[in-house]
Order: sequence, then C-alpha cells, then structure tokens
Amino acid sequence: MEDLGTRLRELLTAEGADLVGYADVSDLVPGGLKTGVAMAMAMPRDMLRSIEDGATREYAQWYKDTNAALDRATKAAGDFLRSQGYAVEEHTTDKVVRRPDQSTEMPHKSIAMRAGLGWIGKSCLLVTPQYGGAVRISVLLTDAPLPPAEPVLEPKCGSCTKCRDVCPYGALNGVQWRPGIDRAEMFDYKKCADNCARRNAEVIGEGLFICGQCFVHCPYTRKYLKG
Ligand code: B12
Ligand code: SF4
Ligand code: SF4
Repeated sequence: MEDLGTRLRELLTAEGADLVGYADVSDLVPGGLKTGVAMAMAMPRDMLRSIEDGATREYAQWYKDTNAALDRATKAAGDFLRSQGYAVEEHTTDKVVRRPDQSTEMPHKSIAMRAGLGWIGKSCLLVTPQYGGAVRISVLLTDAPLPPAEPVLEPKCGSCTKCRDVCPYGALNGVQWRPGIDRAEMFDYKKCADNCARRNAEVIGEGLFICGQCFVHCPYTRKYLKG
C-alpha cells in the first residue's frame, strides 16, 4: 500500500495541482498542527501571453476560477486526511482573514517556500523552477506525519531586477529576500494595491488587486513560457 504522502500527492494532482509539497511548520504555527501542505496551480501559457501589458477580464475570470479550484482541492485534501484520523485546518479563501495592512497571519508563500516549491523572489512572490512566478497557491495545516521538504531559503534571483523594473507603479525595491526580512523593505503594498484597484476599476470594470507584471516578465516565467 502506498504511503500517506504519496496518496495525498496523487489526490491533489487529480484535483488539478501542478506542484505539491509538505513542510515542517512547527516553529511558525502554535499548537499541534505541525505540518503544512502546499499546492500550486500554474497559469496556462496563453493566459500569460495575454497579460503581458496588464490585467484583462479573462485574467480576472481565471483568477476567480483558479481560487475556486484551489479551494476545492484544499477541501478534498482536508476530507481525505480527516478520514485517516488526522486534524486539519484548511486555509481556503473564505477562511483567510486579510488585515487592513494587506497581510494575513500565515501567508501561503511562507508555507510553499518551506514545502520546497520555490523561493521568494525580489518580486516578493514565490518563484518556482518549473513555472516561475506564474502560480496560484493554497495551503492547509495538519498533524499528519507527511515527509517535509527542505525549505528554499536561498533565492535564485542573482543580479536580476526585472520585476522591479517592469512594475508600473514602482512598488518593488529590487531587494533580495532573506529570513526575517520585513515586507516593507522589499515592497510597498499600498502602491501595488491602490494603483491596481484604480486601474482595474477603470479598465476591466472591477477594482480587483490583479496585475502580475512582476511575474509575467520574470526570466523563470519566460523559461516556462518558451518550454
Ligand atoms: C494580501 C495579499 C496581497 C496584497 C499584499 C501582497 C504582499 N506581498 O504581501 C496585495 C493586494 C498588494 C497583493 C498583490 C498581489 N498578489 Co497577493 N496576496 C495576498 C494574500 C491574501 C496574503 C499575503 C500576505 O499575507 N502578505 C503579508 C506578508 C508579510 O507576507 P508575504 O509577503 O506573503 O511573505 C513574507 C514572508 O514569507 C516573510 N518572511 C520573512 N521572514 C521569514 C522567515 C521564514 C522562515 C518564513 C517561512 C517566512 C518569512 O517574507 C515574505 C516577505 O516579507 C496572499 C494569499 C495568502 N493567503 O497568502 C496573496 C498572494 C500572495 N497574492 C498573489 C498574487 C499573484 C498577487 C499579485 C501578482 C496580483 C495578481 N493576482 O495579479 C500581486 C503581487 C504583489 C507582490 N509583488 O507581492 C499570489 C502569489 C503567488 C506567488 N507566485 O507567490 C498569492 C499567494 C495568492 C494565491 N492564492 O496564490 N496581494
Ligand atoms: S502586481 Fe503589478 S503593481 Fe503590484 S508589484 Fe507586481 S507589477 Fe507592481
Ligand atoms: S524577475 Fe528577476 S529578480 Fe524578480 S523574482 Fe524573477 S528572477 Fe527574481
């Protein structure tokens, strides 16, 4: 019989996840849920090409559909782990609480990086070797004994500053991530959120926080696009 980690990975892949990883989060999360499960769904290449100059209505729809697909996958994984007798806390979009300063208690990126899916780039986003930054992520916490990956604590951005250079609102500072860094050193969330909401209300009719220039033009995303 296959082990729990393999069965869960197969289940999440069948639910549409392109990347799955397990993390030891015992130092990040108080209480007994010491394992993080992170999954990522990649943006299709056609969609990526279509937002090279900015967000579109189609991207807004993909963003909503993919959030729904990630929520379904996260719930399916949670149901499976519960059926095996484990405790689970799913961080689905309806449960994640955004604070007024556009932060959450347990950012998905922190768990995904711990789960070995990729590093945090100068874009302040998770950058994966397979898809660059063109992924959406979801996570759950559990007490199930899943084999943890090595966290990716060394960003592979090198001297690149493309994300900073292409950001239309100057929201990124081109600073390399390190453990313990304050988000404000890398990124001005107000410049990003306020300008995206204003632009999208005008151009696509909804004040959504979507844009993505910082991941579309990342060399690791370009590699995926060509591949
Ligand atoms: C609030 C929010 C926003 C805010 C603030 C963004 C931000 N970077 O904080 C606004 C509205 C501005 C925004 C914009 C965007 N967002 Co947004 N956003 C979120 C949300 C809901 C929470 C993020 C959060 O809590 N930030 C708080 C800060 C403190 O944490 P952080 O930057 O995530 O990570 C920090 C920690 O890892 C920390 N850290 C420091 N020391 C240590 C030590 C250790 C050991 C660890 C583990 C971590 C750690 O370093 C990081 C930087 O400071 C997440 C979904 C989620 N639930 O996590 C999506 C999310 C981050 N957004 C996402 C995306 C795609 C975007 C946009 C591209 C818009 C779009 N969809 O087109 C832009 C990109 C902006 C950017 N360059 O960061 C994706 C990112 C996917 C990826 N590849 O990483 C996410 C994960 C949503 C998803 N479900 O996939 N977003
Ligand atoms: S999402 Fe757009 S505005 Fe926000 S940091 Fe990335 S490029 Fe800049
Ligand atoms: S564009 Fe360059 S600096 Fe920015 S995240 Fe990608 S590799 Fe890193």
